[in-house]
Amino acid sequence: MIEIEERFTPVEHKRAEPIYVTRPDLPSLEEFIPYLREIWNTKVLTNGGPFHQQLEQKLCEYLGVKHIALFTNGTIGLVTALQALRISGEVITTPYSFVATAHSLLWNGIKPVFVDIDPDTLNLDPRRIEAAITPQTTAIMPVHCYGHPCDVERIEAIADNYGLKVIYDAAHAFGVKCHCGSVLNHGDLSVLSFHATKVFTTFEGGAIICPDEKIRQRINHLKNFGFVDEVTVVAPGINGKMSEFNAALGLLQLKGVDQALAKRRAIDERYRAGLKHVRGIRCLQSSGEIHSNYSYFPILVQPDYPRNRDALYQKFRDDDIHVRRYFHPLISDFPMYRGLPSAAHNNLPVARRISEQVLCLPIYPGLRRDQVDRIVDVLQGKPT
Ligand code: T4K
Repeated sequence: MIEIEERFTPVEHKRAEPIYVTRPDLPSLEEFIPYLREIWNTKVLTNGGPFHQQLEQKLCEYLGVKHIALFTNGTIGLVTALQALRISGEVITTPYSFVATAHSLLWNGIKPVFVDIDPDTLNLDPRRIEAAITPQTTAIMPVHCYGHPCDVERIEAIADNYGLKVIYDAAHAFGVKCHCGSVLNHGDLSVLSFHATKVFTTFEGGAIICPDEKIRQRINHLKNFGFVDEVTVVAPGINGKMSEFNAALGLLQLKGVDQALAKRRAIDERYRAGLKHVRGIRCLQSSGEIHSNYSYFPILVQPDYPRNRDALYQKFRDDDIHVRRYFHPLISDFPMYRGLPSAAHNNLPVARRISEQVLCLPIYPGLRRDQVDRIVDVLQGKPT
C-alpha cells in the first residue's frame, strides 16, 4: 500500500515552506539526461519525432484509447478539435470550468451557450441541455470537472437525437475509467491537458483522443499548419505540435504515474477521514468512475460552517496555505461572456452557488501527511 510522504517531524512543519494547491511530480534530473542526450545527438527537436511517436503509442496503451494526437497544450487542442469537426454557430457548455473551455469557442467564432451544472457532480446538467438547443446549436462541450465523469450516456443520447457533436474537455480526466473503460472514449473527441498543474505533465502539453485514424490524420494536418505534404495545405491550420523535449518528459513521467496516483489516493482518503465530522464542509463524491485520478480535492463550504468561503480562503492564506477557488468567478461572469443571454444570473443558480462555496485543497504526490493534517486542523478550527 502506498503511504503519504513523511519526512520531517511535526514541530518542524509548523514553520515549513508554503503549501501550494499543487506541485508537479518530477522524475530525477539524472533520469532525464539520457533523453536529452538523445535529442542532442539526433537533432530532431520537433515535427513528430521519435519521442513524440513513442509517447503517442505509450499513452494509447496506458489510457486504453485507440488514437491520440499530441498537442502543445490543452487549449490549442480544444481549438483544433472544434476546427476538425467544423463546429460553428452555438455550442452548449458549462460556466463552471477553467476559462480555456469557453475561450476555445470564441477563438473559433462560436457562441457559447451556458447551461447550469448538476449540484452533485458539478458537471453540465443533462436535464437542462435540451432546453438550450436552438437551430444554431451544432455541438456540446462538457467538462469532466475535477476528473469526475459527466453523465456520458445521457449526453450521448441527446446528441444523437439532435444530431449534435460532443467534444469533451477532459483536461482533468487523465486515466479516469468508468464501467465501460476509459472515459476518454466517449464523445466525438476528448481533449486532455498535460500542464504543469495536472496529474500527468509534460510541462506544457495536451492531446486529442480520436475515435479513428481518419480524424486523427485530419487533426495532425491541422496542428501542422494544414500541411499534408511539402506542397499541399488543406486547411488554415495552426502550430500545435508537441516538441521532443516535452514528449521525452512525458515518457519518463508515464513510468511513475501509477505511483503518483496512488499517493494522491492516500491523500484523498486522509482528507475524507479528517473532514468526515466537520460540520459545514462537504466533500465531493465520485460520479460513477471506477478508477479516479484524484486530480483535485474540492470542498464546499456550507452556510452552517463557522466561516464563509472567502474568510476560510483568507485564513489559509494567512497560514501560507495556497488553496484555490477553482472555479470562481464563473466563466460566464468574465467581460467577454457576461453579455450573453445564457450568462444571466437566474440561468445558472447552481453553478453560482457552488462557485461561491468551493475551495480546492492542496493535493499532489509530494504533499506530506503532516501537511494534510495541518490543513485538516485549519478546517476543524484548531489553533494553527
Ligand atoms: N480546460 C480545463 C478544464 C482546464 O482546467 C484547463 C487548464 C484547460 C482546459 C487548458 O489546458 P492548458 O492549455 O493549460 O493545457 C492552472 C493552469 O494554468 C491551467 O492549466 C489549469 N487548467 C487551471 C485549472 O489551473 P492557474 O492560474 O491556477 O495556475 P498557477 O500558475 O496559479 O498554478 C497553481 C499552482 O500550481 C501554483 O500555486 C504552484 C503550482 N505550480 C504551477 C506551475 C505553473 C507549480 O508548482 N509549478 C508550475 O510550473 O491555472
